[in-house]
Amino acid sequence: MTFKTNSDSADRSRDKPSEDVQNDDSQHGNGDLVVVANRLPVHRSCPESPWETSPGGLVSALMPILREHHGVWIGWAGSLEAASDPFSHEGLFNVPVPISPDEVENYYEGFSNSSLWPLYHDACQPPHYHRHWWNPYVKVNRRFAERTAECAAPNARVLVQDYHLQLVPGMLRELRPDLRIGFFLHIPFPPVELFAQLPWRQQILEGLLGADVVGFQTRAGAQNFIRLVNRYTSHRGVGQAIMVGQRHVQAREFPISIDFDRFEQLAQDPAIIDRAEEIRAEVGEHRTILLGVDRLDYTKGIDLRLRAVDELLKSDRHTVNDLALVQVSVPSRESVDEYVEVRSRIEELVGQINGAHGEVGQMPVHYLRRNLPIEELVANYLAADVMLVTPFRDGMNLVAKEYIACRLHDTGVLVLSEFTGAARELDRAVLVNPHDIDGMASAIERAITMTKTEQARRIRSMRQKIRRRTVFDWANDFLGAVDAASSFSMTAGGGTRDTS
Ligand code: GDG
Repeated sequence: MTFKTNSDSADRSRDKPSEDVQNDDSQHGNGDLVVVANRLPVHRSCPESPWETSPGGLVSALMPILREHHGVWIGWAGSLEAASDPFSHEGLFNVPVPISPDEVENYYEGFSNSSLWPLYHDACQPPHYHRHWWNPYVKVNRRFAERTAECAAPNARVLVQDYHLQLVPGMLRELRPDLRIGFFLHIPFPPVELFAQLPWRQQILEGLLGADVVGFQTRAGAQNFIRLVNRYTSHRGVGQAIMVGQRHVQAREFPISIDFDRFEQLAQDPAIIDRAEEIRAEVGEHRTILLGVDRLDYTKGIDLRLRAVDELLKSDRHTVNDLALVQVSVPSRESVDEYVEVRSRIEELVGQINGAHGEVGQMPVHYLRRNLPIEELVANYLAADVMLVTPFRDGMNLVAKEYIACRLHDTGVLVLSEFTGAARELDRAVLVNPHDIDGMASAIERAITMTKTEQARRIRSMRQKIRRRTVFDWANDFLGAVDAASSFSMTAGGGTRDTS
């Protein structure tokens, strides 16, 4: 048995009366707390289908807070013919921002995903810069800012998410100086030498400085930002604070995490435990199962990970009889050229490795290019002896944390790239340089041969850390910092807000 996909539940809920109703609060801008993100937290397969809440830690962390504060989520509905009127779904007001096909090509695929994404990930693919991408980026950011300015209540708190919307804080502050604005970057913020390449570096920095708090996954990201502000703007940053006119902007790290309890509960679900046993039996009880789970993205290092496994199979220590890699690759950004290329590179490698080392009925690499239902994903986490998380660069990496949260019996080993944000917290993982194929092969070997006592010591320590700081703590810390920073600015004389 495998777990069913989300479309099954969409079919079932089509029979129910629609929950989507126009809501006056969202239309008249009574939002006391507003989240602004490229995507809304809901999706539907076609305009006739009902909306469904999208899975993911960010959505589940922000939803309860948004509901409590009668909040509003502003974002793109994700398809060209999608809704444009505000609607309510499961107690949350959604305000769609329309994006045209040309803008999807230039703002989203172009500037966001072919300039910023590779540049911010250490330029592990050469970033492309085009003026005809920049103008749509400005235009779409302005549309998000204007929509937010219309919807936000007086003195509301606005949380802007990620690299697609870095100009929104600055634009929004001009439109609505009363707002308290936080910006959080989910991906790394690059060092000075790399960011300096960007022809629009100053505009991006000024855009971010419109926020009261600029949040990063790591301290290094925040430090890079402050160095860049000092180098390329007239503002001065000391420690975590930057003076922008009369305002104090705080730039610091807020490492994101997961809904620990949810993964712990899923890992205790008898149906999921049965499925994990089934996976183990299908792969072969006597074989060590290595697991990779990533969006199919060139930053995730899937190709060199495969080559490291190939090296192990070429050695006289391992054969297809004792080792298997399950690689789950979730399709992503398939209209961007570099993503098409990395997919063919990976699929060619899978073919080569299976061709060279496989036997009839027994393949070393089990390659699944699809999005698994969460239950199936967790069953894979439970079945895997060794989790391979080897990105060239990653803001945090939630897969690493989810694997650890699911290992209730303190068994298993995490092999983790030192270039992930997660490596700061998960320092008891076997840390690797993802560019070093031999080093990765040795690390996997070390993971395979690690004693149960050593595994337990490491997993226990990492589970404790993740349990202590979940995604709910992240959301509270970030919101708390926005409140604190904005009141600090007001007492310092920069207040333009109506505090009555
Ligand atoms: C960005 C940053 C940062 C994956 N496969 C399936 C599936 N997933 C879920 C995982 C996890 C999420 O997708 C992936 O999150 P990551 O953090 O690993 O990576 P990105 O997508 O690149 O996320 C990253 C993150 O934002 C948060 O700030 O950590 O650095 O790049 O939650 O579970 N979920 C299901 N089926 C799959 O097949 N259901």
